Amino acid sequence: MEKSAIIVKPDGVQRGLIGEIIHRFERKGLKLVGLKMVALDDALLNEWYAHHKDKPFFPGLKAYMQSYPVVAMCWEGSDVVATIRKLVGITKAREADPGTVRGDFAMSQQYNLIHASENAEIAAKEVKLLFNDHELFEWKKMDLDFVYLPDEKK
Ligand code: 3AN
Repeated sequence: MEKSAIIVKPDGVQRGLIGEIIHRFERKGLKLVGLKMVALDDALLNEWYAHHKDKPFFPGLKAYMQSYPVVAMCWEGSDVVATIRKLVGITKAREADPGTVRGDFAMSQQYNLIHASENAEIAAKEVKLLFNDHELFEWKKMDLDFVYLPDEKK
């Protein structure tokens, strides 16, 4: 099944929203296959935010992402990347739809609580950047037969 990389950013950690975010994803029917608290280093962030490296907000973004530990997660499911992007909401949090993580809990374009992989290709790269093989778990989640039809489990 597809995997997506998630980071609960320093503001999400500070605001006590780690559990809320995990709770939402679990209730949706997604499967958690990796979870750890981590300090993000320069090399990882330069690659992670390569698409923003020439933007004026890049130095501030990097400093913010390194200001406190973050929580990295890997979630699995059918079309999980697109599904999680919907659960997270748009970047400018104060305009994000109610019902999304950002829409319900954030107001800022930078302090928007959570990172979620943008597409399947980027997700594969981000999962590798965050997790070693032994930190990702293959396990049978017993309720998946009630989450998906057999031909939806892909
Ligand atoms: P998303 O996190 O919704 O995929 P991206 O990839 O465009 O959005 O941006 C990555 C991160 O960069 C955002 N989550 C946010 O923290 C920060 N960011 C994006 N745009 C801005 C901006 N205009 N000013 C400050 N920070 C920004």
